[in-house]
Amino acid sequence: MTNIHLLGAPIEEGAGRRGCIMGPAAYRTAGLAEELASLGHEVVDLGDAQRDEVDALETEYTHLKLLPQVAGWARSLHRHAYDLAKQDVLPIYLGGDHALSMGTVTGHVAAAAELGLPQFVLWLDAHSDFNVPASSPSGNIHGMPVAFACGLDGFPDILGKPLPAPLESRNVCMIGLRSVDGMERDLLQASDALAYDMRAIDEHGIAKLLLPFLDQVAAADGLLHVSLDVDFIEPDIAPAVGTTVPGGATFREAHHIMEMLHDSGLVTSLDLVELNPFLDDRGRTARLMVDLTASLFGRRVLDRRTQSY
Ligand code: HAR
Ligand code: MN
Ligand code: MN
Ligand code: MN
Repeated sequence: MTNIHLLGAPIEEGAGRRGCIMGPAAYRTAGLAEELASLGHEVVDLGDAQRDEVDALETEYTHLKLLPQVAGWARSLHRHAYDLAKQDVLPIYLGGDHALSMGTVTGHVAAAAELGLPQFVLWLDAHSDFNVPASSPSGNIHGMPVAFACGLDGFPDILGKPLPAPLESRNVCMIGLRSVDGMERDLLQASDALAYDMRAIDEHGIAKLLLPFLDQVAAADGLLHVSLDVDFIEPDIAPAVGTTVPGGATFREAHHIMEMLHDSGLVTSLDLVELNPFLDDRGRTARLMVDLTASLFGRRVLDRRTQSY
C-alpha cells in the first residue's frame, strides 16, 4: 500500500497550443483516484496548485513564450514538490504541459540532495525536452525542462533563485525519442544522459533498455521520478496531445514499462503531462493514462509466479 498524493498542475503556457489546463480535471473525471484506491492505495487529492505572480524576467531570448507565467508555475510547483518529497508520500503531478517538470523535477532533486540520496529521472517522451533558450526553434518552454533541471546555460531566473542542486544528466534515462531538434541533439549527445529512440525499442524491446537503468537506481539506493508524456504513446491510441509524432510506443510497450516499474518498487514520484483533453476522442486518452498509472501501481492480470514460461 502506498500513500499517494495527487496534485493538479494546470499549466498550459509552456505548450504551443492551449488546452492542457483541462488535464487535471480530465484525470479526475476518468477516475484516477478511484482506480488507485481500488488497488488498495491510500489516495489524497490535494486539488490544484496555483501559479505564482511573476513580473517580466530579464533575458536576451525574447522568443521564450509566456515566460513569466511559466516561471510562476515552476516556482509554485518547485515548492510543492520539495515539500512532498520530504513527506512519506508518493506524489503524482497531474499536468499540465511538460514545463511543469521545471518545478517538480527541480524540487525533487533539491530534496534528494538534502537527504544525501541520488535522484534519477525516467523520461518517457517522443521529445527529449533538452532545448536551452538558444537552441529552441519554437520558444515553447515545454521543450526545455530536462536541460533546465540539469543546469544547462542560458536560462533566465525561472525559479527566482539559483538551482538548489542540478540533476545529474548521467542519472537521466529517456525512452521513446523520435523528435529531437538539431542543436538539441548536439546538447543531448554531449550530456551523459541515457537516451533511447524508438529504433532502440524496435531492436531490443523495453526490458533490455529499462532493466539496466533500474538496476543502476537500485544499486545507488536512488530515488526515481518518472515523467510520462502522453506523446510517448502512439497517437493513434493517444490522440489528446498537441505535439503528435507518429511511431510511438504501443499499448503493450507502454503498459510493460509501467508493470516493470511497479515490480521494481523504485518509483518515488510521477508526472503525467501533456494531456490536452480538448483534443481527445471521448476521453480515451485520459482513460489510457489512468490505466497506465494503474499498471504502475500494481494492476495486473495474474501474478507472474503463478505462470511458468
Ligand atoms: N522540440 C520541440 C521544441 O522545443 C518540441 C517540444 C515539444 N515538447 C513536448 N513535450 N511536447 O515533450 O519546440
Ligand atoms: Mn518521500
Ligand atoms: Mn515532453
Ligand atoms: Mn513530448
